[in-house]
Amino acid sequence: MDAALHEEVQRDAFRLDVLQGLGLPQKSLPSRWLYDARGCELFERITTLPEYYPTRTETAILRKHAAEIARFCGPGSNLIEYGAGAGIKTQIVVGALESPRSYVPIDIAVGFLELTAARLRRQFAGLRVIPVIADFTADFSLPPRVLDGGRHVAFFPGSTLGNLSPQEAGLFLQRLSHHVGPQGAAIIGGDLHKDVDVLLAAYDDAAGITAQFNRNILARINRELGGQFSPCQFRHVARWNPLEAAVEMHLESPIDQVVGIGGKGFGFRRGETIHTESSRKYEIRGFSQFARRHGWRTLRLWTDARRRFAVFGLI
Ligand code: AVJ
Repeated sequence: MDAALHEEVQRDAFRLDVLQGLGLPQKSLPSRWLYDARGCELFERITTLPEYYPTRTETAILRKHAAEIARFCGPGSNLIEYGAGAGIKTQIVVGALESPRSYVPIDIAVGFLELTAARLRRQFAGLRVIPVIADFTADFSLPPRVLDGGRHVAFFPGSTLGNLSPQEAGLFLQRLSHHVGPQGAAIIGGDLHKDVDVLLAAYDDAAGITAQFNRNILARINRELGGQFSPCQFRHVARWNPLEAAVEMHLESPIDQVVGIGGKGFGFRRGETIHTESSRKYEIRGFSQFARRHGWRTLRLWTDARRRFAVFGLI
């Protein structure tokens, strides 16, 4: 699919999700729509905030255990990354691998994907970089040339698995297992249970960047779907949901209001929210059991001294 067509298909999917999600009793939008160019930029800023410990903690874990992680992957392996990140984690892992065969970043944001591919080619001269445009939350196959020769290792850092519903996460793990084949492996980051105050602060920072990130989805509806939201008429809320073991982000309407989107009106009562993202937090055993039910065995575990975050080596 070419890039222009891809954008168009994405916009139609976005419109469908918005019209459907805002019609639900608990208004809700799939979190993947938070990540347009502006959203990615804001998320990058979140990762540097003092309250947002996950990125910093996971990066330190990868750095500290890079040699072991490389041994876990084995020589001549192919690293398949689901979601092309800003690069530092990738750089640590690829840089530690023994004669890697290829790096395959998969992302839905075409521009971001090309930038990532170009940077990796620059950083690792001679590395085969094969970008794949795909929505990794949906079913898709890898192009055959990705799969010729060597061991395949799926890399899914950031606890992004925790943004998927349990059902989606289960299907995702099964898909990974198909992608990498019977000799394959996976390296997956998972954010762990901890003090609720620490968790909530990470999703409601003092500088208000997470609030901007959350409200950007309303600005995106305005930009791409002709919506009439006043983003400042919605309050950013981070909540701990103990039943789901997840931090949820919501956008709360402080007033009764009606917002038009492409000729349709959506009513908000005062205090009503749009649920925009869930970030599930894991227990090490719970994660391993979940992975096991979806085709994986935990072979290795790397974590920080405070056990804030875990990186799982699965086969
Ligand atoms: C995309 C999973 C890395 O859930 O922690 C950060 C996204 N949302 N602050 C997370 C996010 C609000 C983040 N990950």
